[in-house]
Amino acid sequence: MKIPYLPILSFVFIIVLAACSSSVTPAIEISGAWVRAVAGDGQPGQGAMMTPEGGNMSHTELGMNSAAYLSIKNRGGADRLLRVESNIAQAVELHESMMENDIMTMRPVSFIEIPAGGEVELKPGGLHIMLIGLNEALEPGAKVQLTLVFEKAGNLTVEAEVRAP
Ligand SMILES: [Cu+2]
Repeated sequence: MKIPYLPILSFVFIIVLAACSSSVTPAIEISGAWVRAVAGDGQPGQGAMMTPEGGNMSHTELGMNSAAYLSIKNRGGADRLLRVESNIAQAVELHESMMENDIMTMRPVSFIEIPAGGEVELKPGGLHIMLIGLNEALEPGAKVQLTLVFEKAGNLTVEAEVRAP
């Protein structure tokens, strides 16, 4: 009786390939995620009025707002952050802060470009994740889950710590 070596070998080869592709270092790496603290009385956390993101300077009709910040490192090809999902707020938007006639303003952006091999930092006074209409107060030390949706890398969920800036 002949032993079918070849089919067995190719089968093993396919399994090895599958194992390799699933252990590849992810192209996108998120670090330093944090969310601006907001007290339960609707007042922004200490220091939040320094930039408009945590204050109530817009979207007041929707109640308490906050903002999330993080760094996105990209080891792969160009990608785009399309949106962010979180159950902490009624709506999550990608925003950009800028100076306009000496006043800090912000506007929604439809996506954030993540260049190939580059790094994008979301920080106070720049790009940020706007949390509109918080479902609960954000006490310092608490953790918030954010799911970042990328055009190519797909969904990445990170845990962000609530901080009083
Ligand atoms: Cu904003």
